[in-house]
Amino acid sequence: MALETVHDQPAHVGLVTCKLRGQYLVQENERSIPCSISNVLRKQLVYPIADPNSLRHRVVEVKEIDVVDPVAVGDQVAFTETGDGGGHIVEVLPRRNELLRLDAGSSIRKADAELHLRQVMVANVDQALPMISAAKPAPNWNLLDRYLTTAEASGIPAVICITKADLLTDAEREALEAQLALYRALGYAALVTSATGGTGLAALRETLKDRLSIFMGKSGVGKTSLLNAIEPGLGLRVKSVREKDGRGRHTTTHLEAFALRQGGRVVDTPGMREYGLWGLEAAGLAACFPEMRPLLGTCRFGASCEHEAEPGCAIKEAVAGGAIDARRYESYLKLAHELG
Ligand SMILES: Nc1nc2c(ncn2[C@@H]2O[C@H](COP(=O)(O)OP(=O)(O)OP(=O)(O)O)[C@@H](O)[C@H]2O)c(=O)[nH]1
Ligand SMILES: [Mg+2]
Ligand SMILES: [Zn+2]
Repeated sequence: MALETVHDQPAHVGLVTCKLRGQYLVQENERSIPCSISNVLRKQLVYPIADPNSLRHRVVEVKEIDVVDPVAVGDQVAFTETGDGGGHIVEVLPRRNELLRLDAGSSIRKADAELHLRQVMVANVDQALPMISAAKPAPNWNLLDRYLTTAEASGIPAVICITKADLLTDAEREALEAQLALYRALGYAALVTSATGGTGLAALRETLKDRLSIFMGKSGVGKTSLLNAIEPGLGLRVKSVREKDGRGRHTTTHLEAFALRQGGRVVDTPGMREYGLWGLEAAGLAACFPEMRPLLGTCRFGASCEHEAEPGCAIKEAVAGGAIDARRYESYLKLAHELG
């Protein structure tokens, strides 16, 4: 497909590293170019999203275009230069994966999900790092399961990151290790870190090197402290952006993939809870649990089994027999009810 050109200039290709109110920073080699979206791209990417039978298909208002953002942090894009130091994004190159989110400010219903499904927050993510604290408060394993499910649903590998390990008592450490053993057996890598004590920081650095990573975790879990610990000053940059914008709007108007000096980038995303499972259907939930995957289709009611009240459910049998962890199954039910 021919790329749109401005004054017959060939398009450049770069990485979207920052998004702020419909403006993007696109990095090409050592340059960072502020770009807007070309009108051609806007139309191409917005129209096919709406239901073809709806009025929206023909009448897409500008304010809606802002909601259905066609360009995400992490995108590889083609852009043309406008001659004043800026650029126009004319094409989004195919994505490997996408992390979706729900517009935190709107109270949309599920029926409207189609429009919002396409709200891509970050694209081409190499790995997600769901973070939960080791203690004070005690680890919230159900929340971890929610994050892991989100990553699974998006086809993004997850590396579990426990923070604040310095707060653990010996008994708590044992319980934590037992839980982590469960997750490691499921195939997830897990890091135990402390920003203040220095535990696990070398392993975290190694994990982040040369990859685009996304930090998932509630406010206060210690994301910024960890960034500061692995690269002094980086956490401060994250923080100053947040303060300028106001917390509630951080993810809606400003998103940035912060560059690490060692190579690699990190996207810090507060408030993961509200968008976590958006776009996932209850029927697809079990497939996001690695321990349930091999059993899918083997229940008496086959693919229609919801693995809750049905007789002859292979998953419930595996839980009863201890092959599937009961607490993980509890997480599954919690999420299923939410989606159902
Ligand atoms: N004991 C201990 N406290 C920590 C550690 N890391 C962070 N904290 C404390 O936890 C609180 C929150 O840390 P932040 O790094 O700001 O947490 P955050 O996840 O970035 O929070 P938001 O930016 O609000 O999403 C601060 O009071 C930190 O001092 C740690 O490794 N050990
Ligand atoms: Mg922070
Ligand atoms: Zn079943």
